[in-house]
Amino acid sequence: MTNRRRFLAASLAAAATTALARTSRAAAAPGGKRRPRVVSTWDFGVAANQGAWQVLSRGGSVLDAVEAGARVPEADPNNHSVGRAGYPDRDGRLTLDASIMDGNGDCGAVAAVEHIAHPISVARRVMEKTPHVLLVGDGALQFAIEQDFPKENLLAPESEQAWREWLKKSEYKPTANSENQTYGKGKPGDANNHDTLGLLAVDAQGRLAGACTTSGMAWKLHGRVGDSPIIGAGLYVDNEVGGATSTGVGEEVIRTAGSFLVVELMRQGRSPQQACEEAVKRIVRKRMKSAKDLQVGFLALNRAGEVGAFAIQKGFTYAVCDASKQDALFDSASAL
Ligand code: SD4
Repeated sequence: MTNRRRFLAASLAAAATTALARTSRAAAAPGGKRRPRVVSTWDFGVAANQGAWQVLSRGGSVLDAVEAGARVPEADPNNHSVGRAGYPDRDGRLTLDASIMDGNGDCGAVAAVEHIAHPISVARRVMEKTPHVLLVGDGALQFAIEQDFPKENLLAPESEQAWREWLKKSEYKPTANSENQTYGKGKPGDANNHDTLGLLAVDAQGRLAGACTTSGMAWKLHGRVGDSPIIGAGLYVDNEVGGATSTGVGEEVIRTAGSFLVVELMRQGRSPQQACEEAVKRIVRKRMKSAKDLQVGFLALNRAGEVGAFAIQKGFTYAVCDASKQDALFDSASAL
């Protein structure tokens, strides 16, 4: 299995041969306010940010930018946690979740949709072409086909092989998801292989949008939906304040309305960093006994362009892109 660091190298090499050499990893959060700015979860957020930045830096809207950014990992055949090469559920079916939101409150989402390579774009159509916010399963697929999205078999041979490997023991433990466990030492069949692309963008005028896309937990029950397509859980954006997105064990994020909580904490005066820390600590307090086995990470961006990130476990990384640097990658601070 391609691990996260190798994936980063591969995707950046495809995007620009010299990009890897420039990529930096810093322990501290990026200083200061800067607009426009794009931020994303995980190492693969670097390439996603660059996709969004191409749109934003040429005068495109924040909504177009976040959609373009989210499509980058969705299309990546080496990414087993987002889009077409994602790991399937326990029945071997690849089901995808995605949401998109802009800062004036418009939003759309799809959950447990099969056979559609770019769920983020279907989520945007739900937002723009229907009176609804969320379509699921067969209904989401039917809508996507009506909207001329191609129906494809998305299960990559490598993902199918990993699933067959997992089937030998069929153990499902939706627990820790630190980078070390998931990617550094991971191997095909590991139960912990899951990560979501959450991306937030702010333009020069302080307008925001966000996108979130994932194949969810590998080997999940068929029909399981995580936080990513749930507005207020995996994603929330408000032009008055800022935006937030999450990664990790989605059930914990849904239980605490995590991204909404982060935005509301910012509204009450907390910085993006303080807001992410409080949201994570609330989960840790509620899950005293099991927190050591759980991973949840929040990433926030306020309308001034300030960034915050915090996770339960070490290993959560996030990418920041603005006019001064398009490939910065940071290690988030953590509670444990
Ligand atoms: C989910 N939050 O489906 C997603 C998965 C994820 O790191 O982000 N894992 O629960």
